[in-house]
Amino acid sequence: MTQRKPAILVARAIFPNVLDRLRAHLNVSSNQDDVPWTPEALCAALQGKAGILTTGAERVDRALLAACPELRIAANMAVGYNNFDLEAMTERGVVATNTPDVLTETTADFGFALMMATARRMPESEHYLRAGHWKRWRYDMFAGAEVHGSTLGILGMGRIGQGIARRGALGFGMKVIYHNRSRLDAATEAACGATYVSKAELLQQADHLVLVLPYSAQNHHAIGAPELAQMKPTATLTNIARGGIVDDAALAVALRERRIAAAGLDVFEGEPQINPELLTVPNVVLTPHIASATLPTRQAMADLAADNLIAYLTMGRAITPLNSPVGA
Ligand code: 8YV
Repeated sequence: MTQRKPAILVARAIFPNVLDRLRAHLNVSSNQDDVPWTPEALCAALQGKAGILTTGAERVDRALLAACPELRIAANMAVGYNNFDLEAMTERGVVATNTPDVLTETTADFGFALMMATARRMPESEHYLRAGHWKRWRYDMFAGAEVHGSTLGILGMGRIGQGIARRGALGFGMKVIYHNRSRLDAATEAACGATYVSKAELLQQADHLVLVLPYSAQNHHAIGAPELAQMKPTATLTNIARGGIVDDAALAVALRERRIAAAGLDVFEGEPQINPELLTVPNVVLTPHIASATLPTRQAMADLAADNLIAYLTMGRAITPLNSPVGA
């Protein structure tokens, strides 16, 4: 007798080759048209499913868990998992997984690139050129901030933060300082050429501050008006972490009043909505949450999310679990 395949939902459009691989092991319902589902529609589509492949946009919270009692695993195609209520999932025996490691270097590349584009005013100058304003060279035209040899500050020193630190220290001769919940061991600090400082020292000393910390209620507005006021007026701020870590309204004011020189933002409070003030200040570089977006990396993320579903639902063991619920 053939066993029935466990049913899963893939909440967003995904690489067709990943769907094919999932279908070999599981009974797959997908959303290849990428229909934007309300939480109610997501809940309706998830009825009777044992697993779900989510992106950072779908919330797995108490209400969804209560309404979907057959759910056993949610596999996020993201390293961040603030869309999961991990405590509620653990209580309900639902395994949570994410996609660590496979996106580290790609995301660090982007963080460094966004910091450089911000410091050297690349998009701002490109818009000027495209608009036909460039008539002649001028000694101070789009003069930006120095990157090599300056001080790189990193808030949140996990794998991606360490990747950015290595790029700064080894590639650009930067002095690297960082602040993190816990200090790294001496060997890891040495490998990425980084020195631990207090948050206040980080804010005061960084020429380029890059945010790479996970979002949590405690980190909400970790960078707001009081923190921005401690930064150098010549400094740049880059956020590739999560919207909500920066108070975007306070940042827009600081940029307009030139209390800091510039910002590079890949993530936003309430994205894809953007604080309208940020759209009108010239000294900010805005990108639509693409730090992990190369095709090989997105494929690796999708593969790992799919492998977690297959491994857990067919063999009872997830590859990169975030929790270990009793009885799961
Ligand atoms: C994802 C991210 O692309 O991995 C993360 O935490 O922010 C991005 O790499 C995004 O969350 C969609 O899943």
